[in-house]
Amino acid sequence: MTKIALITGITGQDGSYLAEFLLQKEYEVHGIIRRSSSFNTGRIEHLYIKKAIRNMKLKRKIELHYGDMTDSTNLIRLIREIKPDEIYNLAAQSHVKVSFEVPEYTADTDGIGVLRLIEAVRFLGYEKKTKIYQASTSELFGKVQEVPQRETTPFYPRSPYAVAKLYAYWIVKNYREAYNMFAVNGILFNHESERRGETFVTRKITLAASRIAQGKQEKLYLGNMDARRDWGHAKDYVECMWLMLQHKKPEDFIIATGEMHTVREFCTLAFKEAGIELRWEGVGIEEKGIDKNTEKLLVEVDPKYFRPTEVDQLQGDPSKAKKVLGWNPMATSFELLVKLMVKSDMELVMKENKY
Ligand code: NDP
Ligand code: GDR
Repeated sequence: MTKIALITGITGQDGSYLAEFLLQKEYEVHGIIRRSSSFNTGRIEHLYIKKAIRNMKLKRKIELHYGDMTDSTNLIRLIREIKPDEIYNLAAQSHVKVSFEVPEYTADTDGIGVLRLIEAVRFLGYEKKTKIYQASTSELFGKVQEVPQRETTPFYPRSPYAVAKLYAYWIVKNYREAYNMFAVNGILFNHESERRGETFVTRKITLAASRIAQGKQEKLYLGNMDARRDWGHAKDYVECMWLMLQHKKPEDFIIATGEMHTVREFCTLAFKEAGIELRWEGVGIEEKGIDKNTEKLLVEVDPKYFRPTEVDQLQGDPSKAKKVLGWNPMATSFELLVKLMVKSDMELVMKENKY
């Protein structure tokens, strides 16, 4: 029997990889998209092109529906029509810094939105039919109490985003216990890719390094260079979302590589991949990244990118996912991740040069 999946946030980084993954597994895939005044389906566009569909040997297409996490009647109607076996809730205002600017909207979408979704499933009487995956986050750990962070590490959120996601985490756990639903939290650490949004630090760096290397940008301005993150590749992580819903019992899992690097390290490596050797001078807001060959100043700190409360270091322990789900946390190494992102951005910027 063909399985039916509903993906919220299908136009985002993870949504696009997950849609591909599920189509390859011959799922019928439905996605919720938001009405936008400009084009917002670029990441899933290839799933409509006949040649790409043939190359990927896809038998099915995705079906898109307008909707929003802030609209409960829309969610109820869509779930009633689609009758999904699996819901992957990836929709969110996902930018931590932006959540300080739009805290109420972030709480509504990322927190109460999850309640709307899970309650819609319960209200329709699909508790036994529909499994739910919730996109939880390492940001829940915030002000770190233990390194590395495990499923048992206490939470200490440090942004309106993380606080909203904390509510979502607990409402999922509560519905699982109260109504015996198959609803799980994937506590995913940072995962990046060639499709990562351009305002997240990794993509901002790989795009800037590519533009600087091709003479299209003068300088890169960054915030906290000392922040440390556990960065994996999004393509590897969406597989784990699926594995969690195939597991015999509903459980929460940490998904991470287990390695941690600073923003500075990411930057050094990305510029190196783009053909530029950086040397660092100064500390804090005085820190500068200088081209070793030309002595040109290429990277500077701008305090406007600092956050009112920062998460200094995140490093996950993926042993449970490895042992129980058989997932490979190091399928893409840190070095390969940076290489893939820079390669893709170098090509993208090359095309920009034409216009
Ligand atoms: P993106 O920001 O790339 O994508 C977010 C998606 O949510 C987009 O499709 C966006 O639509 C959609 N969306 C935003 N607000 C709403 C709303 N009100 N109603 C419906 N849809 C909405 O995020 P990622 O793909 O990187 O992340 C996926 C999920 O995983 C998010 O929930 C994120 O918080 C979480 N997460 C991500 C991690 C990461 O490192 N990437 C780590 C841990 C958790 P549109 O395209 O129209 O803007
Ligand atoms: P994060 O990702 O906040 O971890 O949230 P982001 O890439 O935005 O920041 C990572 C770290 O880099 C520092 N930083 C900068 N960040 C941005 N965006 N821009 C800069 O110029 C810059 N300079 C330094 C930040 O201060 C931070 O410490 C991501 C999102 O995908 C969330 O949705 C997800 O839940 C978490 O990862 C896990």
